[in-house]
Amino acid sequence: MKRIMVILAALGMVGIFALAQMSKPEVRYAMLMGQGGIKGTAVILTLPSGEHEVFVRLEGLKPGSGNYANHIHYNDKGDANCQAQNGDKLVGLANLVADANGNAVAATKLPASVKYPSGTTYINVHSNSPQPVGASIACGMVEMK
Ligand SMILES: [Cu+2]
Repeated sequence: MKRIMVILAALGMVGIFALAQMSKPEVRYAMLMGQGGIKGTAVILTLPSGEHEVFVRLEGLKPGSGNYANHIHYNDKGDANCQAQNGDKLVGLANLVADANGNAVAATKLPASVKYPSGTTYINVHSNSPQPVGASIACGMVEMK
């Protein structure tokens, strides 16, 4: 009887581990590099539900300098990259807002209806002047963990 209980307990553990395995998020990340000390990181979690959670952190901005648009960029060819700035399609992310120290953090939740783009992707942070969504001031290729 005791032996059966041990076996059942062991099977239960295997089941729990299998579930934990299945419910792991997919993890992507990017190291964002810019000029003049602007740098940061991005982490993109794709949850088992298909929803995405995107966290972007940036430092080196001008303190209190406002909102910065940022996106995941990709293209139809699947060869989007920072250097070429050829990702003409994008997934919008929450604005980064420079605090008094020039740091910014933003979290974005994307619904499961947004499929993560195929091919290479990068995260671009855009300058906010003179136009609200200007040239790239920091960029990082997204890699799969
Ligand atoms: Cu962009």
